[in-house]
Amino acid sequence: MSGSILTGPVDADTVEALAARLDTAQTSRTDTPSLADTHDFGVDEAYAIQAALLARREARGERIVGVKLGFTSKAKMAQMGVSDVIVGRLTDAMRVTDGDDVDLSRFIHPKVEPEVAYRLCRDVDLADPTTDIESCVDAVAPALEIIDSRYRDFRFTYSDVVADNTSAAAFAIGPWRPVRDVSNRAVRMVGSGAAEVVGSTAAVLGDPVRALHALVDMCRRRGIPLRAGQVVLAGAATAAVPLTGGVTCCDVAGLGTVSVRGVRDVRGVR
Ligand code: OOG
Ligand code: MG
Repeated sequence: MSGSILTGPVDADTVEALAARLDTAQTSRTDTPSLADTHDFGVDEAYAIQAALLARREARGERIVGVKLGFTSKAKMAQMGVSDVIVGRLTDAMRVTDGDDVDLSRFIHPKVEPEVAYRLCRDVDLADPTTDIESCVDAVAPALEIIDSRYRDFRFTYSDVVADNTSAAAFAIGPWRPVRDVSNRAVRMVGSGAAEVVGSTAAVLGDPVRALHALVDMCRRRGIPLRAGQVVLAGAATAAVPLTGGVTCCDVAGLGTVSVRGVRDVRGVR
């Protein structure tokens, strides 16, 4: 990418070029400066870049298996200096089985955060203004999200992070349970390093179920389909911490636990 400052609208070629830049940053594990340093683009263009980025991943054979919300908690908004929710896409390549190893060399500078996940049991009719998203959900589970901004030092604008598929990198989901009220549950994440993070699901918009309602709104506006079988990450309950080697475990009171084990390389140096 050239570093020229564009002041006009970001055209279709530029959308593709910026998506390619973020894609290469991810596949080569090399960070990139904020797109906003050199390009003047808004949230609509940012979602177009995100869509182009996902199209590249799908062209390589990845499948969309869910969606994620970001910045649904004050802790995350404050940590990253932004003030509105964002939505990104999850693919099968990002899925880590509960308890499995995750190769840290896949990432640039991964962080981990405790979340709650919901499972969609039917397609959500976004054209119907009376759609009841809660009736489209049949299960809930504790989750860990691994985020890995493609931007240098995790420094980005709101539009940048939307374009970068909301820093999505990997996720693990614990045992599904029939959907229930998960408001105000204690959340505890114990990291492989010194980190222990405690919080409450109430940090997620007061109750993670509100994230589902926010999601419907966002998906309607952004033309992002919600399909049966997909998972929804409701957003972090606490600020994120660096993901290191060893086991990181998240416990959501009354829901259960989920863990991943960071390993240094695929040959299993632990
Ligand atoms: C963006 C992702 C935010 C959440 O749960 O709030 C997010 C970032 O912090 O890099 O996933
Ligand atoms: Mg998250």
